Formats: sequence, C-alpha cells, structure tokens
Amino acid sequence: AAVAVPDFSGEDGYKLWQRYDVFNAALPAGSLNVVGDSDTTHIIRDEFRRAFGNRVSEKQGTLIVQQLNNELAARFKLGDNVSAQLSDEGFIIKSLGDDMLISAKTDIGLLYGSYHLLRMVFTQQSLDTVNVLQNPKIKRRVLNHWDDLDRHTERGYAGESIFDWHRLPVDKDQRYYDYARANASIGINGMVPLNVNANALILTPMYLQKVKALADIVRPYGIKMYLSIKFSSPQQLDGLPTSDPLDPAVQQWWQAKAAEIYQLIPDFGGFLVKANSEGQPGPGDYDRTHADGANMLAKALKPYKGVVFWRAFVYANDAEKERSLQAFDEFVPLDGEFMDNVIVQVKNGPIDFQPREPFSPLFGATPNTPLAMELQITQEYLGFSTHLAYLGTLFEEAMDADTHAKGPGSTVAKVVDGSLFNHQLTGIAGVANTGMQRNWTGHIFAQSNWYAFGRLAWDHTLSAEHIANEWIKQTLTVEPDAVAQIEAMMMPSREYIVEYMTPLGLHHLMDSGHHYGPGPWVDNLGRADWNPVYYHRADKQGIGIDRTAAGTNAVSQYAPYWQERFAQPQSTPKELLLWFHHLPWDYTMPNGETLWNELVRYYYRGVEGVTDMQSRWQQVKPYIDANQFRQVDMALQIQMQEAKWWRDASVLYFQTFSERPIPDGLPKPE
Ligand code: GCW
Repeated sequence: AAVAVPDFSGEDGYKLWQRYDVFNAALPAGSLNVVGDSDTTHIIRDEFRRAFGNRVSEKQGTLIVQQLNNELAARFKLGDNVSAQLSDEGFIIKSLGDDMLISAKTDIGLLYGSYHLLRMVFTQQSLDTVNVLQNPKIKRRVLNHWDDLDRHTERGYAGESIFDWHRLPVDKDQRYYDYARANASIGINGMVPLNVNANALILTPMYLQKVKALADIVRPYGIKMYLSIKFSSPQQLDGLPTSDPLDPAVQQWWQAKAAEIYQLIPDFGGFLVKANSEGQPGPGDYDRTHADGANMLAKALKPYKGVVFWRAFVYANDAEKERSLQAFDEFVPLDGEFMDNVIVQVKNGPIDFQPREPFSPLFGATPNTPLAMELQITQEYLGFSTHLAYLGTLFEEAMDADTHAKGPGSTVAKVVDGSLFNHQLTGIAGVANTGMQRNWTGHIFAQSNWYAFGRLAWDHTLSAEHIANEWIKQTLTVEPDAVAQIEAMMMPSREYIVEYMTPLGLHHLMDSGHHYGPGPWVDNLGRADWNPVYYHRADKQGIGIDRTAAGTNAVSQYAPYWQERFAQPQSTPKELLLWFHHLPWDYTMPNGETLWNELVRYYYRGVEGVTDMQSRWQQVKPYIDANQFRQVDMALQIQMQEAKWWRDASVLYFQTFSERPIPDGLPKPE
C-alpha cells in the first residue's frame, strides 16, 4: 500500500508577515515614482516590486515617494509647519485626487512610510483619502539577541543563531537582509547580535570586521549596530592588571576601543552591559558603583554620540534581602549620577519575565535617569516555542501599567517614551526569538511576538488586539471569519498560560535551569532564590509570598497609591494576589470561593483554554496554508499535553499542603 507522504512544499513561514501572497494586491496607483538613488530608495523600489509585481490599480495617478521639499508640500497641501512636525524617522502619507505622496525628511523616513502604506494595503484599510503623519514615540527600538559566538542561543528555541560568525565577514547570507527587511517593516532600528552574557572576543579586530559587515548590511534599513560587552575586556583582551573603571589605563583602553569601533562603524549605536549580575564582571568587583562603570563607558562613546544601555537586572544571593527588592535598592540611590548618554535598561517586572508580574517599581522612581524597558520576546518562561502565547497583551499590560509616580496617568509607557520626566534619550529592548528554523521563531504564532514588539515600540498606544489583527491578515488569512477566530485564540492565549502555570500571582515555578515544565517542588539548587519554593512558600496554612510590611516589604518601593492597595489582599488586584500575600487556603475570594478551590479552578481553566484554541484552529483550516496549519496543529497538541502536565503536577503538589479535595465538578487530575 502507498505510504502517505506529507507535503511540505507549502508556505513555510520564512517570509514572516511579509508574505504579500495572502491576497494579491495591486499598487494603489497607476504608477510608482520613487525619487532618490540611495541604497534605501533602492530597497523601497524593491519592496514595492515584491509586494505588487506589475499589478497597478485602475487609478491613473502616481504614488510618489520623495523627501520633503517646498514644492511637494505646496502641491499636496501639507501645511507650513509639516517639516517641524516630523522627526528624522517620521513620515507622512497623503492622497490628493488620484495621486498619493509618501514623504519624510530622510530616506529612512520614506522607508517607514512605504512599509506603513504596504501594511495599510495588506490589512485592507481604505485608501480613498489617506492623511497620515507618524513619528515613533520611542527613539531607540532595539532587538537584543542572546546569541553566543558559537551559534548557541541562550533561551533560544528556534534553532541555531542566525549570526554565522565563522563565515562572516565574507559570507553575507540572504537571511541578514531578510532579517533587516522584517525589522525595518515594523520600525525596529537597533540590534545587539551578542548575548548580554558577553564574550570579550567580540571586541577583537577580527570580530569587529564581522560586526562591521553586519552593520553595513542593516544600515540602509535604518538599523544601528550595538554590542554587548564584557566589563573585564581590558584584562581579558590586552592583559591589563585591572578593569577598574576609575583606573586611567582602563579608561584609555575603552576610549581607544571606541575610536577603533567608530573607524569601522561610524554610526555605531553603543554598548549594552550586564554587569555584576549572575556572575558577570562589573564595577562592583572594585567597589565601584554601576554609575562609575556606566559613565566610564559613556565617556568613551560620547565623542561619537554613542550611548550605554546599562542593565538593572541585578540580584545577589542575599538571605536578608528578597530578590524583587534588589534592583530598586541598588539603582534608586544612583539617580542623577549617570552621564546623559546612559540609559538604564529595566525588565518589565521585578523578578524575571514571568507569565505575569507587576511592573518593576523602578519605573517612575528615577526622575533624573532615563529608563529603557526590556521585554522578552522569546518565551523562556512561557512554554518556549511549543506553546502558543501571543505576548502583545503582556507587552500592552507592561506599557499601560500606571506607576502613579506623578499622579494618575503616570504610565510605564510615559516613563519609557521620556514624556513623564522630560527625557530625550529613550529606548526599548526586546529579547529576540529568532533562530535558523525556516519559520525563524519555531512557532508560527511566535512571529506575532516579534511583530508586536516592533509595533508597540513604534507606537505604544496601539492596542494588542489591533496588532494581532494586522499580523493575522499579513501572515495567515484575510477571510473575516477566520481572522476573528484566530484573534479569539491569540488574545486570551497568554492568560491561559498564566492559568495553567502560575495563576493568581504565583511565579517562578518552572523547573530548574531550563525553565520548561512544572517544578514547584524544587528546593535544592545552589541558590535559594533560584528555587521555586522560595517564591510560592506553600505550607499547611497557606500559599504565597508576603511582600507587605509584615513580610519582605516590597510594597514600600511603589508609589503611595499602590502601597496602600498592595498592603491588603482585598485591594490587591486578584491577578497579583499571591505575589504580594501569603494567604490561608480557606481565604475567601471575592466570589465567595475559598482560595484553594479558586486556585484549582484556574489551573483547570487554563487547560480548557487550550482546548478552545484547538477547536478554533480546526475551524479555520480551509483558510490557512496547509503547512502552516499543520505546524500549529502539532504544536497545539504538544501544548495540550503539557498544559495538563502543568495543571496536574501543580494541583497535586499543592494539595500535599492544603489537604483539601479537588472542588466539585472538576475531573480528577489525569
Ligand atoms: O532570564 C534570565 C535568564 C538568563 C539571562 C538572564 C538575564 C542572559 O534565565 O538566561 O541571561 O535572565 O537577563 O541576564
């Protein structure tokens, strides 16, 4: 009998949200006129050709893509001060009769405008009368790759690193160009190709040639190169006796290194630094502060307009001080001490990229220090690339969180975009989920998280739902019913994971080291603060970590508004209940249930969510490319098994403390 061989010839996800074949569109004009002869204007022509081939609309007019000048401004009635309204990356799109104009002050602005128009076309927005003016709200929108020089990717779940250092600088793989195109299309304008757990070798002349080759490739796409550096580089590379930031020889070493880099890469963005964190060297090794370390590097970069992204992800194995308190205590006293080309990069939450965390109390607490937010696109704690988790909702929650630092409306987004404390230096970082898998991210839906990061970095007022809708139409299908079904999968998908892994504010219960699968019982790691038992503190009486004044007092780091609310379980948002409180198993929840029953119900609800996603995915099958359908279908089967694994392991383990039955109406754990 014939063996059924699966057909893998269909769409494999490589083109991300730039498929241009989900439906066949025509240029929204009779002809195209891209004015200019730079690499970037060539890219613009090429992109329109990819999108439309030779297809033009019936309209007679011309789509003009050209830098702003007085004649264009007058002809398209752009107003006298249009130039003043545009930043260097901003653009306008305006229709006039049958003609349409994309204009900007720079070719990069033209590129962003072109990608915006393509997005409007492929998400089927009306182009009858277009009048758009956009500037990015955050200036430095950077992907952080945690990729090592040997192509291993720390927390990477999509295959080897896309950066092939062995073959660079000569081998300029097509992937680098496609990577740059994808990023430019969503407004990402910076990249760090090396892990923050850095390798000093990156700063050797041999590697800098390779970095230059990459920088040259991405430059016409508006992307700047940044590098993670090892703080001990002066010792490691040139045998200096110390890397003390106050030592003049060390300072000179970095100044010379900066000069060498800018010789090769004149628009180099700057350094990203993980120092005195998880074993990395740093200024603390010499009893110097983070400001001493950051300023030493900032001074070296200053003549070339480079910046330092200095990470605030620091925590020591401190029996006295609970982990979530430490970054705040270390950085708030340094507020005002950093040079003006230093930006402190803070993870969205105070622990570590959990499925849900409150916002980091650092946001709003350093009026004199610009803060960049670090989000994790790769799903270290959210089921790697096998679980479907749309993170647009998580990113939106992180951005919209109201710190109350200057009264209501003091959102994290306003801290990050500089508007709350009037900062010009602004940035946001996303820890990338790319790898050599044909679909780049391991799971087709994980592409949406890269997409959502870029879109929100450009404009944090976009809703997660809007972004999901855009992504679906460009990646999967434009059939309205199918779009609605897929949106109904994506929007609650992250919450399902919260429910079957860490409901009600529980966190860090993943098994040790790899962070995949349940491990709430783990209590034997080298460091107390790596053990899940440190975070849930379940006992015969109850569960949760007391971070009120009676406990670790993490609540004191928040603005008074939140201090008051987090102090009592009744006024703590339910989603964060066990983050801030240790409560008895019989604690009465707002709906009258006991905490134990409610907790168990959440675990079951998360699994039901996965069932719901599976059934919706089956319904959209006729509208999805066969290979994409199949990939997601298989991943959902794995997710289903593992959601049950999480539920059963967690419920049975916590039951050994609660000694209470599974609530009525729920099936027994499998
Ligand atoms: O999330 C944790 C990860 C480490 C990572 C570290 C960090 C790059 O488990 O793999 O190291 O955070 O952000 O520095």
